[in-house]
Amino acid sequence: MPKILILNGPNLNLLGTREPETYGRETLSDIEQKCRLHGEAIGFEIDFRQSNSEGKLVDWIQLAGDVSDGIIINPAAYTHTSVAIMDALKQFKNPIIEIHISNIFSREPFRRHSYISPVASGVISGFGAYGYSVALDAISQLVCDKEEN
Ligand code: CA2
Repeated sequence: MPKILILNGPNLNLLGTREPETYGRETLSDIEQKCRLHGEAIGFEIDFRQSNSEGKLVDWIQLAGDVSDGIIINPAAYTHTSVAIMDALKQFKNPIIEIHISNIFSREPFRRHSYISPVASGVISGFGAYGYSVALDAISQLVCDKEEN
């Protein structure tokens, strides 16, 4: 069964507890459960992780090189700052989807720039927690296309 690594960056462990007008009311654990169910339905094994540490996210991306068929990443604030995460993702040879719960293009100007988008296959932003299911559907297409070619 193909394996998808879903990575979540800093402060996303607080989802559902603050700023519901921006990030909704679902917790990260609600999202994880939905991803597992959706992954099962479309035949993908899900490895779902969160860290507040940039280095840990880089380590996980490096390790995914050998075992994961795709990465879905919400880099959170590191989206706008992290050359280290961009460089690590650049080495990953399978599909990458960048996801944001909020629409980063309708918020403060500094959120409009992403270090991650240039190395991602695609970006999903502004669909709330539902975006994770959209990202899973999208990456399953990309992984299947890659297997066929
Ligand atoms: O919209 C997204 O998913 C973001 O990646 C979330 C990041 C933000 O820095 C990006 O610009 C867009 C922030 C995650 C912080 O999450 C919180 C959740 C609840 C309460 C406070 C922060």
